[in-house]
Amino acid sequence: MRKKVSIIGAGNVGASLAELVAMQGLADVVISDIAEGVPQGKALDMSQACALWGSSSSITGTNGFEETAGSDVMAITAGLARKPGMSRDDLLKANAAIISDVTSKAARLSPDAVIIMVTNPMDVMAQVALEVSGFSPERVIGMGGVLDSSRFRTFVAWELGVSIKDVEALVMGGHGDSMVPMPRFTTVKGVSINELMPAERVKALIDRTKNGGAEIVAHLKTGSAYYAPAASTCEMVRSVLFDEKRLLPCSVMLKGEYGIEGVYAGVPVVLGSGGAGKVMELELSPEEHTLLKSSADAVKALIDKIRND
Ligand code: NAI
Ligand code: 2OP
Repeated sequence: MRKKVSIIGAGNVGASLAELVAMQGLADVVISDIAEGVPQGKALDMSQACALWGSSSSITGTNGFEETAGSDVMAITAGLARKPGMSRDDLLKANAAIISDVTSKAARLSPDAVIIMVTNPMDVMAQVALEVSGFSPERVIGMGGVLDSSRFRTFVAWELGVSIKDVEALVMGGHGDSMVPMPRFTTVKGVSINELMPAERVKALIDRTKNGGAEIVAHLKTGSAYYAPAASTCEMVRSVLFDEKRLLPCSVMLKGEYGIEGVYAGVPVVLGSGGAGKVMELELSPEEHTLLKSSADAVKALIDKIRND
């Protein structure tokens, strides 16, 4: 049977993700958005591109949810994007209401799907989706760490003048200002970047990674990044659809791993058809652990803000 990926939110990230999934023929795609005509127009355009891509994917655009029924994966990108001067956290309340609404409608129709949350503040929205969907935590995962790690990889490759193919990077924690790039686990052909560049350059690359989203917003002025976010989400979609069991940094509900409990935060996790599998528990230094813990605390503070208002 053909796989089905539904994308809720047909804006920049959602439409780019639809394009990547369809172009590679990974699955049939449904894009749903509140904006009348937008998902329909984009779906029709992409359907015509399938002839040129050599793809057999079908692409459907809708303003509703019925067409999403029976999805294997639902990527949620609906909501408001950051504007210049706006933090991800400013989006909190507006997006929580949107995510609550769209997730409850979509989850009812695809009870066996894996949800990949993209909308910001992502870790918080994943927790909202978990609560309204009634899904098991393994099947509600957030995308942030793959993107942040790809940004870190890019800056390391540029700094050292090596191919990005030879750079691995790890960014843990929440996808926000408190994210935790991990230089000890960021390597070129297995050698930590701490061995390959002076400490002040490592720090500069960490800072640039943490500021990676805002740097793009400052250029674009009217929206935020979407090419790398869509590619990052697609990597997760692929791992779920084909049970690849990739070890990817994803936001998951922690149940005591790293001494953190009851909150979403980014950790390396095995991603397969059932969603998030085993969390890899790295041996962190006390300093790394403190940073991770305070990043999870920052996510928890936002959850509390939603609950208490
Ligand atoms: P965008 O503004 O291009 O698209 C958002 C889409 O959501 C729009 O088409 C809008 O009509 C739709 N929408 C709004 N309310 C809706 C509703 N109730 N039902 C269905 N659709 C609705 O924004 P973009 O650039 O695609 O970003 C989407 C979200 O993803 C933002 O919250 C952004 O901050 C977040 N993001 C997260 C990243 C991550 O690493 N987790 C990376 C990049 C973006
Ligand atoms: C990013 O990191 C806006 O979260 C988005 O680009």
